[in-house]
Amino acid sequence: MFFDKNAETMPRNELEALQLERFRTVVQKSYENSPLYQKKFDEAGFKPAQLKSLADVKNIPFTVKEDFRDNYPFNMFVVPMKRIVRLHASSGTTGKPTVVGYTRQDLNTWSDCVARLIAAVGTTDEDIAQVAFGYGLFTGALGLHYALEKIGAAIIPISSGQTEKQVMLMKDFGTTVLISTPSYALHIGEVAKEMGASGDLKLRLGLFGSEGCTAEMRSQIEKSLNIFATDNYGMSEVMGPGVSGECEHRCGLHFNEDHFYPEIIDPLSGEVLPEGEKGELVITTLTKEAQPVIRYRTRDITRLTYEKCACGRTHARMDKTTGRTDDMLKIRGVNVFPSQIESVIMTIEQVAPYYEIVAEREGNHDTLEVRVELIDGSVLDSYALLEKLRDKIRHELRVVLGLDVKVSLVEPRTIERSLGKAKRVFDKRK
Ligand code: DLL
Repeated sequence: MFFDKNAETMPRNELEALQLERFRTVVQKSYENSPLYQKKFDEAGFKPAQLKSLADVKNIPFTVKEDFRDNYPFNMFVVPMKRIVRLHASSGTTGKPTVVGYTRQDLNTWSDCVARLIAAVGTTDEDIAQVAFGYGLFTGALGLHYALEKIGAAIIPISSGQTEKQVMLMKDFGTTVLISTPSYALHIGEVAKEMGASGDLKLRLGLFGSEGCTAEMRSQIEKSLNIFATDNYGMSEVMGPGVSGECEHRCGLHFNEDHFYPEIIDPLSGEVLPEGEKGELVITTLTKEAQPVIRYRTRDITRLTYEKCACGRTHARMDKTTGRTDDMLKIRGVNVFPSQIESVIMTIEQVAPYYEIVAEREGNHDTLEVRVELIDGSVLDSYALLEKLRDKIRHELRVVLGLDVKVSLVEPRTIERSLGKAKRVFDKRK
């Protein structure tokens, strides 16, 4: 299903011409109206007039998270405050949050962008949609909310938390679409089962995003809630949700490429990589009025393909991210991504899909512990069974990571459940 078929299936030569025109406008306006971009461009010796083709984009300097921090709260805005109609902020764990402002037109573009993604997986005006993202400064809930409204779905703006009530309303209201993080969806499935309500739910579709989720974890969520789970991606700095999302074929996340220009770079050299190579995603907002962001280094690792999808969309597709450059743990010289550990744990039958990863330093030696929750706590009473299971997980992790890790099996229900983005990695060396 399409929300804006002409835009979503535009021939690539037309799309690229549009991108260039929009890119030139954004660069010119930012140079004229933002001291930050003026300084950046001048220091790099780049003049807006030098952007003659998309091949010249690589000469424009990057924007990074620190630029948002350094310009807190409003110095990244390029329009007067009276044109700003909404403020959001990211949930950074330390220091000041990153602030995002929207004009009225930005809000309209935003809900269009999200509406495209949720229509692409079959959300319609017949749906009853339960928004279990936290409402507030976080962009997830309101981002999805206004798009669902545009499509005409009936929205239940319950926010995150009160999980038993979530299940009760799902059952009583006949919710068909669940909107949440994948980790919260997993917990909702667990609570529904405990309440004996799993069989009474009418859910058919999950619109999940805001955090990574392996294919293995996704199958567990689908099984527990009896849904088709889809993934959409975005970040506050460039808008919120609405940057890219899967269609019903689930073969990569379609970029809204007429609004966001994606590139993949080598995170170390900053060089642009050819199509298909994995690296750090860089995004330029092509239409954002309040706060254009030029060549933003997202730190998310993925790759792009420009091949037309079976659904007819022509816009670039990105792979599900394998992690963030700043998520990667370096343990005794080996690079470890939490998603590698998740994919191993999800294939072990005797353990639940709840885990924690703890990195520590003992003397000069880095250690990695993976704490996994048992499905059946009685295993803890049998030393032989416990050792066998621990050995199996240790062995499979060694095969995937090339590293020896400590595996701890813990009682059912002892690992904290997540209501939003799950925190599973604890790097105590920092
Ligand atoms: O998480 C925006 C969003 C809300 C996207 C709801 C989708 C649905 P932030 O809080 O600024 O914004 O976090 C952005 O979250 O750089 C990624 O590392 C991660 N992320 C977002 N979506 C996905 C996804 C929102 N689908 C950061 N898969 C990004 C993996 C994701 N990681």
